[in-house]
Amino acid sequence: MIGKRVLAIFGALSAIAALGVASSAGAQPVIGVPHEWQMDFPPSYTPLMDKVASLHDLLLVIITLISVFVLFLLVYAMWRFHASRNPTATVTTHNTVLEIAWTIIPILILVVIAIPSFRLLYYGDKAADAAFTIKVTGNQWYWAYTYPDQGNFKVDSRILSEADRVKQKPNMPRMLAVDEEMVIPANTVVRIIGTAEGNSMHGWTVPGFGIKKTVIPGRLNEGWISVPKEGYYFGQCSQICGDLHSYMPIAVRVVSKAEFDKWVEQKKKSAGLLPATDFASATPPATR
Ligand SMILES: [Cu+2]
Repeated sequence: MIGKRVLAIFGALSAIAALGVASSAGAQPVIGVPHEWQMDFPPSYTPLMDKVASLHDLLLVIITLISVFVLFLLVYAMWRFHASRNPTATVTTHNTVLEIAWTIIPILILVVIAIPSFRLLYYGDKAADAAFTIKVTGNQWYWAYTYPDQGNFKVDSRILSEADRVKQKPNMPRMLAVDEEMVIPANTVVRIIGTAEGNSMHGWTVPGFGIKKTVIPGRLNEGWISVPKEGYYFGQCSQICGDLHSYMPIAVRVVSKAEFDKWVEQKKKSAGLLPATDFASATPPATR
């Protein structure tokens, strides 16, 4: 808990530091990035990650109690039954009560662990009331984000070379900056469905969101995110997928609803989904 609090302070400090330099690449601060000397989980930015962290805290208490108990038994047995203190060893081999106890108690502990685990699995599994869907495609080796509910335009997200990053987005972290981020509105439940192209699996993972979706060619995997705070958040492909595995970072830009709508209009226009003028076009807009 103390570690977490320190981390939270670190996170807040780095967010404040980032605020000062964020203006050059966009209005949003860089929030969800790894930082030096990081231990424990990253700070949580979604309700899902809050639950992941609290399950972790519960498990930490349980395993600590078990470890302390086992250590106590070991030390006690070494001391109490040492040859000098206990020269004639007992010939007892069975104790029914004890055997029932050490079968039942671990089962109860596992049940106590299983209930919140399954609850969390199902909580993160499906978006209950998603405002819209983004399809994430893991390509070899870059991410693509398709917005089927906004006209089905697609955004390719590729890592920036170090020279380009310095030129275009100097305040973005090295090796994590991309040309086009996934853009989502704040405080909105977004359904993520993931798949992969080509012949390798990838992992769409943003640690601060508590999401890690393995994306597989020919399959759709579902998850969801809802991020309250505007800003830039980063993750990395977490499936060893091949040559350029380490060069397919995940960048998510969380913006206000109005800014999101503006971004969508702009993307639709450049994808040819909107008429170039304000006059209604005679031909219906293409959907793909
Ligand atoms: Cu990958």
